[in-house]
Amino acid sequence: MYDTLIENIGQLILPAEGPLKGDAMKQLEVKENMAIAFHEGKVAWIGTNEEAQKLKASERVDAMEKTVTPGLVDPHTHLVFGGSRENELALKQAGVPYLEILKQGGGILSTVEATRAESEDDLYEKAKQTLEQIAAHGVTTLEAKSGYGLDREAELKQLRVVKRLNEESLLDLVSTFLGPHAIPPEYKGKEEAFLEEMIRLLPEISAEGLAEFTDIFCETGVFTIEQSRRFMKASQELGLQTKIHADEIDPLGGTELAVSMGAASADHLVAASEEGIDNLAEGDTVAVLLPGTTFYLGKDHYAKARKMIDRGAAVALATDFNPGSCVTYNLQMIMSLAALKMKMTPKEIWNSVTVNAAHAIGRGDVAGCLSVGRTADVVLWDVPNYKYIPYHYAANHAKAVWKSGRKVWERRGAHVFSVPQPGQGC
Ligand code: IZC
Ligand code: ZN
Repeated sequence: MYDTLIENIGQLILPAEGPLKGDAMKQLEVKENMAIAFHEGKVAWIGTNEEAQKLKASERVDAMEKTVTPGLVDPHTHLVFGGSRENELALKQAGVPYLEILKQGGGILSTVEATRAESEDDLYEKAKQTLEQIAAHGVTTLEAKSGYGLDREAELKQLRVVKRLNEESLLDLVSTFLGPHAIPPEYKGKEEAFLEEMIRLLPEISAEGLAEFTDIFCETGVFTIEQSRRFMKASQELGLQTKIHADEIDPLGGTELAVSMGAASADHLVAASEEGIDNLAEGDTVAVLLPGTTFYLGKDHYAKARKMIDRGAAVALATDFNPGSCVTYNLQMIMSLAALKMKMTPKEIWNSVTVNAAHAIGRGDVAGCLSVGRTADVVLWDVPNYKYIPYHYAANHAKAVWKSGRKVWERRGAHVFSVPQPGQGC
């Protein structure tokens, strides 16, 4: 007797075990007329719809010939923050560059001010609501960064919020310490001292299990390659794995640094050099691309996903959800941008938001794939096939989402053509 049986599946999408590099990203198993069963939070059976008819389950779900995939994995978010930055829209329209807004004390620094001012409980409540929206869009595992505290108290406050969200929600959150995200006003002109301050926090963060990864914003006017190397080395010495915001705006060489340090991921990579792309193909670092950010910053040049895959790199996609440079948690929208702006194929895109995304955050063995014995993180999409989601952009196509076999979200009907009856929600 299974707990849940999803039957009558039009297409069941089964990414291979990864990380998938280069040509391996071009393959994706798509099975038709299938069914899948869960038991005690795990995938317990996968077979044809015909075979499924003799199985017994407490709950049967008719997929109505639609598409079922693993739960999506979002490997780069700035989930926890205070305030919002809609006032910067006018500056953007006036053509003020992102780094110039930051230099003038806005951008990240305005979110830092708001985050420092909010209580831990308020930050938790706000992030909790966002998390529910994220799950509603088909994501069952995600990474969440600090980086809007920039002092001991406020950074730890953010990390504690991520820890609590992970413990109290059904989703899996992977925590990243991004202390070196910007230079706070009180350290202006004293960048080295600030970086040392952030390095001094590492033993406490590691000992208390407040983060698994660290990250640094390696960019003109923020942190240099040399500083990034030092921070990554200090992190690794304490058993923390590393990530880096690399070559987003200027080609500083963060991609090469990431591979040489064995970073789990190098993120953004819009301005990555040819050598950096070759290094990715040779190394173990996953390239996490964030086309939503390029779109939101109004730029024309996207990361060279085609070249990266064709040369042999492992590519993942993420939202970069944050209050400044990418204000969306809809990973399906990012899938469309990957197709339209980076010429990724639908198969490559699905591998990038499942198996490879999981590997970018150290969850390759528990998330991103579906096979018997694996965690039952599953999405039923209201679409006829896997190509449909990148094609029909900016909508939420999720119909039902299961995390560890438990339904965490389900689309209810609208009442546009009929008035709801008492007790009938929408
Ligand atoms: O708040 O602007 N790029 N960090 C580096 C960000 C964007 C987040 C933000
Ligand atoms: Zn980011």
